[in-house]
Amino acid sequence: MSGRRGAQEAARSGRLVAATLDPAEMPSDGLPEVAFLGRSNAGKSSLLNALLGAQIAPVSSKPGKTSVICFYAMPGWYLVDLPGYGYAQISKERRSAIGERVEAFLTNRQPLLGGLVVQDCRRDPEEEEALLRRWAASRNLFLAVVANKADKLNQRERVERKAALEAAWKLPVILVSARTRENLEAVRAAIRGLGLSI
Ligand SMILES: Nc1nc2c(ncn2[C@@H]2O[C@H](COP(=O)(O)OP(=O)(O)OP(=O)(O)O)[C@@H](O)[C@H]2O)c(=O)[nH]1
Ligand SMILES: [Mg+2]
Repeated sequence: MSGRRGAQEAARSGRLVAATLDPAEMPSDGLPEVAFLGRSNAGKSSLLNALLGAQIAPVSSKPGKTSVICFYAMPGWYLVDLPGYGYAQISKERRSAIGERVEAFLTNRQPLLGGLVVQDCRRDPEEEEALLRRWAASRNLFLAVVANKADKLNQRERVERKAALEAAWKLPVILVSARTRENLEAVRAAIRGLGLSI
């Protein structure tokens, strides 16, 4: 284990090690995983790039950019970028095929420690977010809420939206901007709280 961990640590942070919907192609070394979850276009891939300080994950203004489960190597763990939900413009068949695989991943994936729900700070949590909460609770997984695109709000709105989102989630909400990189240290701290390095 320590040898494998050492090799992981030596690997460049953010290296894409798998991009797939097929469980057989996912990493099998058992290293812990933290997933980025959330509605399409919330900025999951942008946040991942901002945290890594590099343009590694593809980003698009068109929702539905990430269509496979992407595993990025971190020191001794994997950061997992998931396809977003709530995207209506791809075919219904394709959408449900992706959705089923993501759901199976969330239900069955053993190395998963938990997730960061990324949402647009201007939206309120909806049914999908409630489902994510129930999923995390049922598997006893960690869940943190990251409200992205804070750059779209003025100072007063920031205070209001953070309070409103915390009231809705009944969880602490980390207000960030992947664009301006504000408050990313709080996201890193949440990840470090799981005993992972970033
Ligand atoms: N203003 C602003 N725009 C952002 C921010 N983060 C992401 N965006 C924009 O939001 C759009 C979607 O970003 P992505 O990172 O591709 O979103 P995603 O959640 O990965 O989307 P899917 O892959 O479809 O699930 C892009 O146009 C980004 O430039 C932010 O902090 N502020
Ligand atoms: Mg994405």
